[in-house]
Amino acid sequence: MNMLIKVRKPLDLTESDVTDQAIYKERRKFIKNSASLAAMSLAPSFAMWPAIGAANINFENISKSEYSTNDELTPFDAITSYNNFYELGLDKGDPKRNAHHLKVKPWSVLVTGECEETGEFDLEDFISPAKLEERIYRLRCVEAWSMVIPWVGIELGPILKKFKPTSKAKYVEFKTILDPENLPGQKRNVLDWPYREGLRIDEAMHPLTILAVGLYGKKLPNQNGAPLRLVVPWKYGFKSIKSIVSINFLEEQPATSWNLAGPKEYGFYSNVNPEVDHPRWSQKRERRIGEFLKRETLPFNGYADQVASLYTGMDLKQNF
Ligand SMILES: Nc1nc2c(c(=O)[nH]1)N[C@H]1C(S)=C(S)[C@@H](COP(=O)(O)O)O[C@H]1N2
Ligand SMILES: [Mo]
Repeated sequence: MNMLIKVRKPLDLTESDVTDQAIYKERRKFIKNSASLAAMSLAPSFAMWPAIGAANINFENISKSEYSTNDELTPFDAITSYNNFYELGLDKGDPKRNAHHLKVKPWSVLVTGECEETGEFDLEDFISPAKLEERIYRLRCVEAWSMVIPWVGIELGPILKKFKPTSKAKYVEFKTILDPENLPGQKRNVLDWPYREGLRIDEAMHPLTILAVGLYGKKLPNQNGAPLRLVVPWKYGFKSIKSIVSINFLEEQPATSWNLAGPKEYGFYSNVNPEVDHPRWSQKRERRIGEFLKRETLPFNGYADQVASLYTGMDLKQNF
């Protein structure tokens, strides 16, 4: 599946083969402009979670998964040094450089909203007794680059069920840690902090949706969203929210950070879709990190067989 033979023909290079750098600069320029008016407002100077015990997750006996792709893995160094994690800075190299500013111990997850078992859970309790799996997934950023990442994680669905969502739980909202004292990016209002994301409950329950706690067989590096991040492989990368501290079951569709920043550019669904261009660039092709020429972007990032049925009857140009 999706095995493309690499053909390197540098002489055939077109302008669009080499413009993806320009794209992420554009994305940043946009947020700078739209955020500048709000830039004077004060961010709260406290962290919103109390300290609970330290997490210790067992990384031995990680099982393989049928859901993994055979695509060639992106090297560890690229996955951990070319990042989007605006809390740790806007440039691709900033999250690694600033990784130590993210304090991951202790860590807990607050579960609220339309479920019977609300509460605050230490990370280890939150994911136990689940067994870790390796999931090799493609990650396709809205900026038109992609990677293949061997995540270590667990399916989100069985975890959510432990909290006994009520019949009113139609959506799940996730929030990233809010810690402007320590996180350099949160000292500036480039996004409305904390970073937040959401899924429809059936998307959250889909077996492809995981919570990752590691990659390449080891604990998640901070720059990749330690200690716990979402991975939704058929959606643009920004849906895969990092460093999660809260999960909220909701009846109504939650507001999401990128949708708030640019509602015409970043939809709630944000399924990877080569037929729906970003208003300022094409989504038809992508640059796989490490490769020179662009490759075709696949509907639902190549996971259409598994997930297209979630959207039966929906107009995906309208619900982008
Ligand atoms: N909290 C938070 N989560 C985030 C982001 C962010 O800036 N902050 N960036 C998103 C974007 S745009 C992408 S492409 C992926 C990148 O994940 P990676 O750095 O592990 O490849 O994380 C997503 N999750
Ligand atoms: Mo992204």
